[in-house]
Amino acid sequence: MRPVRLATTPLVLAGMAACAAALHAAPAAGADAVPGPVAAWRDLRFGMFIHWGPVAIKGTEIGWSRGAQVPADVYDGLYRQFNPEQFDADAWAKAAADAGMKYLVITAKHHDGFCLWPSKVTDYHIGNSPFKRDVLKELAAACKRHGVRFGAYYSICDWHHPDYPLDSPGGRKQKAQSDMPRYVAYLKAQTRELIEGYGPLVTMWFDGEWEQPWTREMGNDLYAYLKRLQPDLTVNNRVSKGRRGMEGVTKDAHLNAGDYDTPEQRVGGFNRARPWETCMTLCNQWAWKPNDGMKSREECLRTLLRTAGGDGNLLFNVGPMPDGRIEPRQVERLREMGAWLAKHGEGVYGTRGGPFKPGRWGAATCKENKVFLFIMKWPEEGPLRLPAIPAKVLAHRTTSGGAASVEQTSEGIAVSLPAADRDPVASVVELTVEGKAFDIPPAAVGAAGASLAAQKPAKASNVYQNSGEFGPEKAVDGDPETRWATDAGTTSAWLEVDLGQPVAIGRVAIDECVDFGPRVRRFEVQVKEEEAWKSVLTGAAIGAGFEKQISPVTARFVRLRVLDASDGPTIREFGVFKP
Ligand code: FHN
Repeated sequence: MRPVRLATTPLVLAGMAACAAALHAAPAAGADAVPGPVAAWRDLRFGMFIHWGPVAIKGTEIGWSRGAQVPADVYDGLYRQFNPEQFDADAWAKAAADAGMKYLVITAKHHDGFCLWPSKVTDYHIGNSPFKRDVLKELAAACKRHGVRFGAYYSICDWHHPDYPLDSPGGRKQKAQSDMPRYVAYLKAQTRELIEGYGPLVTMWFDGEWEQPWTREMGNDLYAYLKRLQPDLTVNNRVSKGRRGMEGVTKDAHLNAGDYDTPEQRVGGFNRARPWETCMTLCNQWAWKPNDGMKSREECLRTLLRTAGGDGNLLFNVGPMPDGRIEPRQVERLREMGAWLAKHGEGVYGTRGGPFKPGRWGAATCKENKVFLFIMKWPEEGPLRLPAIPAKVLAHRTTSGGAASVEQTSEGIAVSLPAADRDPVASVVELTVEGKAFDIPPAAVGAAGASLAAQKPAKASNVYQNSGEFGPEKAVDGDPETRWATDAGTTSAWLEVDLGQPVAIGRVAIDECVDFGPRVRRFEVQVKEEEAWKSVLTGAAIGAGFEKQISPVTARFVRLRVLDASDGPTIREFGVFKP
């Protein structure tokens, strides 16, 4: 454990004392507002999602390919030939455990209505396939043996069931006859079977709630019904009608039941006020697909770290093959994740997100008096600069190899690590701080960090479709998930910020959104002096996480001027900092 070198000049100590006073004036933020079972679910952090059913025979998407790529009658007959003889529940549970996954959620019934357990209220189930065996019972038992909590996914929409009003393809057809009240009774009977037959479940993961036949009243009633059956059950927000699309956050949480939000195929935004879980595929399709693309080891692990850094869980999906095996290459990828987590999982499990918000730079988690930094992108030159915090850093250690140096001043925390010692996934530096790390006010980092431009008035030469969602203020809001964007085809544009008064500037940080590929080819940063713009920095590409020292200059107005771009430039954060 290396002591942190503190710059202890009187000015610095006074600055930190002022910060500390501010913190102590703030109400204690540590109190947890979530019920015990939800907090326990949140501590698990990393789970396996499984999408599986007779559709694996076709290699098309579960539910959605019914009545689309696969005629509905053919799709509905697949179970008659479904015989996954190589299904080995222990192999699945072990794959999850070896990946560092602490819970598992399987599609007990997806939108196609097929049940992976011998339900008493339908004959459309695994017991009537050549396989006959109760997949859920075997898997629940195997999970117990491997120390993995067991949960069930259940689709509210059921395009196969005659009483559910909508039909394939994709719920776009209305059945000639239906009986929603009778279907709701069926759904409650089945979810009861799942809890009483395979529980206690760590969670009921609902889906398919978005269609018109399902109402908020039905959802809230189902939530209460299930909690009576298993009081320590957690239930996601898709049980009711509060989910806002794939963003997954709950609108009107006081009106819509659900214990956690469910962003899908994206890492949710930093949010410690409400539990959330990103669900994401390891490959591209939820169900198995031959030769599907698969995420790299780095992408898989960084997704988990950014999710945990945002205070979320990651439910990571595999789609087993028709023979019952999880593809060996997917098992190997998961094993690689587990190997990395075996060394660095202390900063993932049982931690909370922050205090430094996730971004291109990486992510941070905290537990007791520890802050875990997962550093993924280092500045081109100089140390990684984290914003000032009111807590004293007492010590640090690098758990991913090498020896980091950490210097705390009133300006912030500078972290350095020799390039040769950096971990390609994330370099892990554990800080020991004075007091509870969770009580440190969350702060953005890098261009989204303590920039002099943060939250200042901004204007731009062009805004994508004049949409407020992509206005210039999004580049100075401190949130790396928002961005200023310009119209397609724009090859030059400027973003101007009014810093409010003349201030000394010594560093520039720009985070270009490169989700669509880097676009900026030439740019300059200018400051206004006596009504004339003067360049203080010129460059070619920007990319994600650009940072550069400049000769100190004092100015009130500063602007990023894109001189050439391959398409509409879009900037996540534009920051200027003291010398
Ligand atoms: O339509 C489903 C989809 O098939 C998959 O199950 C995902 C997983 O969260 N949920 C729905 C799409 O939002």
